[in-house]
Amino acid sequence: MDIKKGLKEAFRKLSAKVTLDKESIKEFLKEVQIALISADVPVKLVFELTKKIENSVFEDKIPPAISLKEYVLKKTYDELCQLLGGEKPTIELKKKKILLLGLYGSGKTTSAAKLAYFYKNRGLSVGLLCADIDRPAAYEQLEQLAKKVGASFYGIKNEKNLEKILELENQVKEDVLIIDSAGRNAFDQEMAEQIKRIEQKIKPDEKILVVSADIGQIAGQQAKQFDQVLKITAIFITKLDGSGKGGGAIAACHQTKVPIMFIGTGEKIDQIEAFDSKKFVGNLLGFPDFESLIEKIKQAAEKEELKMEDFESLDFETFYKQLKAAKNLGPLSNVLGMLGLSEVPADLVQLSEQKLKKYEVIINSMTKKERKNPKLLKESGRIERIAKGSGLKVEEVREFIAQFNKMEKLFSGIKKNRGLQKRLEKVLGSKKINEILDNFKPN
Ligand SMILES: Nc1nc2c(ncn2[C@@H]2O[C@H](COP(=O)(O)OP(=O)(O)OP(=O)(O)O)[C@@H](O)[C@H]2O)c(=O)[nH]1
Ligand SMILES: [Mg+2]
Repeated sequence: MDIKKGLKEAFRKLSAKVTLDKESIKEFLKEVQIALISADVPVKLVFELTKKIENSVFEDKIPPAISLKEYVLKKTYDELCQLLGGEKPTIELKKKKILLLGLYGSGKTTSAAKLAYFYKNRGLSVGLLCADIDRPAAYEQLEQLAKKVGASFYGIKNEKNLEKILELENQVKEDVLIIDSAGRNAFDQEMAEQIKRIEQKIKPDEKILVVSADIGQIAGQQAKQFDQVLKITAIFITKLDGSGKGGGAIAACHQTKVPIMFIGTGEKIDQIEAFDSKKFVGNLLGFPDFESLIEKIKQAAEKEELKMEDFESLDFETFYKQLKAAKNLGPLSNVLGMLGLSEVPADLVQLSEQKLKKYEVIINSMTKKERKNPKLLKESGRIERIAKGSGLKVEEVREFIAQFNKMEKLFSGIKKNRGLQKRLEKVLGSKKINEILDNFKPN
């Protein structure tokens, strides 16, 4: 399963839930686990992540201003950001020398051009230096890319003496110098020595390891090896566009504590991004940031046309309206679900079409006054009259009234619970709720 699809679906399912219980949270976390493991995130990290979420959801006090659902989603979002990169590293826009390192085909040369593009766009002049003495066409490749991106190019064609090439550094006048180095099949002694030689000669300000996302969690081991030899300063993860293992590569690299600074999202030179875990996670989940997720949940509720007026008073007419809406997983159940109200009676939310029709008939058999004032039904003879008028049994009318009373109890529950009111205010985006609930007169 693809990580994006898996996580998005898990978040979507949880957002749509009317009420949350332990089971549904566990089910959600299991889906998160599957999505992450399928993206090659190390299993140990996945279990640590879900354990942390579980502990805080089941054991911590949930702040009163937030619903359980919001809390679970927020906690998961935060932990995913922590797992997949953490804090966004700062990229300094100043004069500097950057050495790129990495194994064969990881994307060093392409990424050198992308970095040139990145810094040029931020007002710095850039030089590209070819220090790859092994790959026959390395010189031409970088030369062409330099031309394309509008950077100066430095190199000596067919020169095998690395020191001689590195002498070119003295001629560089640009603000940012990016040095492309030779790759290897695997990390070995020879490679370690070569990159050390470059490091000593150039003394780069930044040493960026280029790793490809398609190797998944192995990227972490590579980062560790390179870091042990010459303390890398940042990681550039390439090919995130085509790999289902990007999450694994990011999580494993983040473990090494070397910041992931850039990502490559395509073959073209403008397909570079400064890495931001929040943006990455938001993109996986299909919204730019957490606030917009909450906004989305709110909008979904609003779309179902929940109005503040619907809370103003509960009579048989508004009750029917709510039931109808609740049937389509509409406003009331949505809102109550968002508030983490687990006691929404399931039989209210899952009314059958048939029952709803029956209720409609009952309401139609009431007088206008009765519809607006449920208390009137306590007067003898009225229920019987309604039953007769609607062609239903007295018990059926009584059942309808019982449902109404359940809803009314829920409303007065809200009236008494200040924390809940606050949450409701937040969801509905109004301060008027107190006023409105005060107007609601229980039966
Ligand atoms: N889809 C995609 N392809 C990429 C990305 N970055 C690099 N590539 C491709 O990966 C291949 C290898 O890229 P190079 O830049 O030549 O890799 P290298 O590390 O310099 O390779 P050697 O010099 O042989 O070690 C090329 O076909 C690039 O177009 C990326 O972010 N996304
Ligand atoms: Mg190369």
